[in-house]
Amino acid sequence: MALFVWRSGILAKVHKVIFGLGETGLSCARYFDRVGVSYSVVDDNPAPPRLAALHQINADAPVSLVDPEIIYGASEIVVSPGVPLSLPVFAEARARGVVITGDVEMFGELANAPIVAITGSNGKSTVTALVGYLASAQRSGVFVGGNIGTPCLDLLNDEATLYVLEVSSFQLELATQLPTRASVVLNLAPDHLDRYESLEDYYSVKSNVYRNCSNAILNRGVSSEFPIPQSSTVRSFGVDAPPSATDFGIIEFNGERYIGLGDEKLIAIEEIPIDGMHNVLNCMAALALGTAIGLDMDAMLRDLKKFRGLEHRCELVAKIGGVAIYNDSKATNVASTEAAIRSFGLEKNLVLILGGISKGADFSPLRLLAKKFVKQVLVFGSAREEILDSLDGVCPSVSCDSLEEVVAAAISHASDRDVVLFSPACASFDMFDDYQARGNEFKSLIAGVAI
Ligand code: UMA
Ligand code: ADP
Repeated sequence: MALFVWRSGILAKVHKVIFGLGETGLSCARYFDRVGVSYSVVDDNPAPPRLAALHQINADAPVSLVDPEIIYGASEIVVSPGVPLSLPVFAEARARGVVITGDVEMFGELANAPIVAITGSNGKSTVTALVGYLASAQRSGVFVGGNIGTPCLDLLNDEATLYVLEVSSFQLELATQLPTRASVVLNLAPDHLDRYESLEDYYSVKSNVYRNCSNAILNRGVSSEFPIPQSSTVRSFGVDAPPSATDFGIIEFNGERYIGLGDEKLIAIEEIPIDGMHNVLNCMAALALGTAIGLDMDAMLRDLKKFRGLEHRCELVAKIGGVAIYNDSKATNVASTEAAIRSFGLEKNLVLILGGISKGADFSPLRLLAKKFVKQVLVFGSAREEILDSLDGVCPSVSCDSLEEVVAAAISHASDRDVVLFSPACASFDMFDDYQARGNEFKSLIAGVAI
């Protein structure tokens, strides 16, 4: 049965165009197939890697290169997050009355259970996984996905009681009305400057996560103004003392530091199983989100102690002699590497590995930290000269042609009680499919040395 919509005063057939045949595009195809909506797929790549997977869902699904005829003939285009909305074809399509949307906005209209949405420049996946972990221990029907991996349309389930979504700025460009039970912008730091005209543009897109929320969780260290609905409650978290009974922060008592809620000591920082002050903030954000959705605090604190963190995020890979080796391949921007250096740096004990594609980043914030904590820096990948220029010789450096060379050099420069930190501050796409492939390669090279 064909469906129809009014378009420019004319009754037109509903026909969706899926723009981008990656994981998101596939999830859209699965959804449209399930509900019986006609669609075609366009992709700039003449042989998109997910083509075979699409044809398993629907052998007759039309797939083509991006063709304006197809785009302008659609009733709606669902744009994958990696596709920049600045492409002229979208402005023209809008002018012709074609609706442009994304999978997260669609999900917001379809979801049958409360949504928790987590964004920020860093810590999204950690907090998403942690909230999922804490909630799943107390409830059944908790579904976790979004930018962290499973596209959100694939999560839709009649048994759901809660959806925990990681949302990226790319997704939030089109998800401006996502109805959430609780939302957080964990932090804001420069990233994706190859996609946005300015930092302000990037930060303002992130703030969309609050537009339609019932409970806003705010980081007191972030100074931006956010569009929080008047009806929403607000709870904050930060590294200072909690300013009120509903805020989270750090409390000192008898020389020990705790995460506190108001005056109440919740958990000693020493008991938190994931390292670094950035992870203390991540835990506070997760506890604040959990509180906002009615999770039991004692149970959350009990379970938090068991959370092991995610692969490729400040992950201890090996101890070789007295040298600890960490894989932080997910550090794809400068701020995430700064957080990792602060977590592991004592004095000049870091052998730091940086490199990859810069995404238009400014590496100079690393200079002071490198001066203080880094014994030896090793650079690789397309941004290596840029990084060395920014560090301006504050610590000894070696430029390497391959990750293999990097690992050999790292091992030879590290001595007892040093830390080898693979925290690249760059995206991986110059040499790897993604940060996982990069982290796995690093780990297997380390395993080779450790034998
Ligand atoms: N494509 C075009 N034209 C373009 C750009 C892409 O046709 O201009 C096509 C590509 O040829 C490819 C397809 O689009 O066939 C890929 O679409 P996509 O880049 O949107 O990737 P997906 O596979 O759909 O994955 C996306 C997210 N990717 C991006 O935002 C770049 C995944 O986040 C996310 O896990 C997935 O949806 C499920 O929600 C990845 C990511 O790197 C991990 N995110 C960025 C980050 O975390 O920093 C935002
Ligand atoms: P995202 O999903 O936002 O990329 P992840 O949880 O995957 O965040 O962590 C990516 C990297 O960012 C980690 O390896 C760590 O170096 C750093 N990081 C994690 N949480 C924070 C935080 N709250 N502030 C700054 N850096 C962080």
